[in-house]
Amino acid sequence: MAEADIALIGLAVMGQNLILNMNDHGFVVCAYNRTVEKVDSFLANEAKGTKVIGAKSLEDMVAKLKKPRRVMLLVKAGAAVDAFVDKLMPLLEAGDIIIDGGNSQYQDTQRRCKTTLEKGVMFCGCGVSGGEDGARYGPSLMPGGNPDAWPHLKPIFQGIAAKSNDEPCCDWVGEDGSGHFVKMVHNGIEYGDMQLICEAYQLMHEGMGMSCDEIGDVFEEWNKGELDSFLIEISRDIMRFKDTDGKPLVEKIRDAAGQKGTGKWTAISALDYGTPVTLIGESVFARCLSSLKDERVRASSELQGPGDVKYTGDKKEFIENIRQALYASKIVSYAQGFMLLREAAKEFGWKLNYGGIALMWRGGCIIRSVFLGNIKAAFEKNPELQILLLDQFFKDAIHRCQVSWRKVVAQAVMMGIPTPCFSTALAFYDGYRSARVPANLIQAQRDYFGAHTYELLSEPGKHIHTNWTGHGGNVSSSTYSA
Ligand code: 2AM
Repeated sequence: MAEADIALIGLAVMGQNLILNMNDHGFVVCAYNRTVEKVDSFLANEAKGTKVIGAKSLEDMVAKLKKPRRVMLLVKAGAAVDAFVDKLMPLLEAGDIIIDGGNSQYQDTQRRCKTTLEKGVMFCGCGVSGGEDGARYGPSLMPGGNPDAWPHLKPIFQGIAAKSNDEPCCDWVGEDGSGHFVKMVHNGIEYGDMQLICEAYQLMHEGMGMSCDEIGDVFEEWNKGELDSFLIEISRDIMRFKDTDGKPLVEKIRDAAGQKGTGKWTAISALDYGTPVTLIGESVFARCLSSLKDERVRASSELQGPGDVKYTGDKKEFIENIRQALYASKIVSYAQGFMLLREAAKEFGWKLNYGGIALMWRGGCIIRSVFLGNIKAAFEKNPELQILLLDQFFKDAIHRCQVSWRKVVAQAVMMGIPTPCFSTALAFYDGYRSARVPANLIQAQRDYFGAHTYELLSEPGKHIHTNWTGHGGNVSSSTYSA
């Protein structure tokens, strides 16, 4: 009997929790998994006493679904998704919907949107964030793909999503692979936010000699104001967490960060589309540098720094400076992230709902924060906003913070404490607000050694080659660009 509202394939923790969340909101879910025994075990344990039903095969699962059939995949990204799509396609009919809720690369989603549409099946790539708890009690959901599928998904997805002031942290992102693209940028921004907090931690710990408990107290204060966010909150708890010997556990953790790749993909996309998403890039490289632990340990006894320079001024004042540096850097990071979204939208012809994206990130996900409410307001005021920095709210904020920000970066440099993300954010800010940058010299150099030509400020559009040395030819290079 066709009784299920939606099928969910993939019974790892995320999949199980999403099913239980859907069940809580009154939807009948049919569960399926490659290793079919997991279906029975799930029904007998975690899903005991719920309305969740199981399927013994994909055929069985499809037969149990109301039409149009909705099948959500929460399996490992890559080959597993293709394997299931291939098996599902002969069983589905035009108008049915496949949703991929895994961490797929957006290019794969673009491909799957096209191939499934040949048979009239609608494909959606949906970013899911918030970890296990989010999936269970309210994730941030970022669905994109075939827009005709959205009315059939909206009640379920907005029903189970996190809420921010009663508004669901889920809305239609846009066409094609845009849901997974937005999820990728979310993860990149998450890398940046984490690195910014790490830089603040190192400045207080090493630069000011503060204990983890003291830093925990600072994070607690910060979390009451404009930096109020999940990541500051958990960092406060981490600072205060003691190992069995009473010492802070965080101090004992090996300082080599792992990564699964979504931050790297964001940085790669930034390079692909020529968008200066420098802060996320630096945060990925900071993890790469951290993982060179053995090399760093060797170098630490060989390479000299500025000596034992510590901050000796007013402690309270410098902590406030760091807070402002973090806030200003964060504004730059989100401005860059939204620049990348805009560039991708241009590239692929997506019509993205930027305010909606900020709302999707406002709650439920790892980067959730009060700050995203301000971003939503900025795009609601002006959906065509060129860059977040030019919104009045953020412009005022950065103007207010910039003196502190400069002091922190300068002090960090003097102390020999690396602050790649604070620093790159400031460099971006100073570059972006420059009507003139030194790229005129780059153009001259390129023309000098490669006859690549340049334009004059007074005659844009006209390409000129100069014979810089008095020898060599006057022929310009128009046949290649490198
Ligand atoms: P399994 O329980 O049969 O291993 C997370 O790993 C989820 O992805 C699990 O539900 C897992 O199924 C599924 N999965 C991983 N690799 C897969 C593959 N190659 N084909 C199908 N499902 C896969």
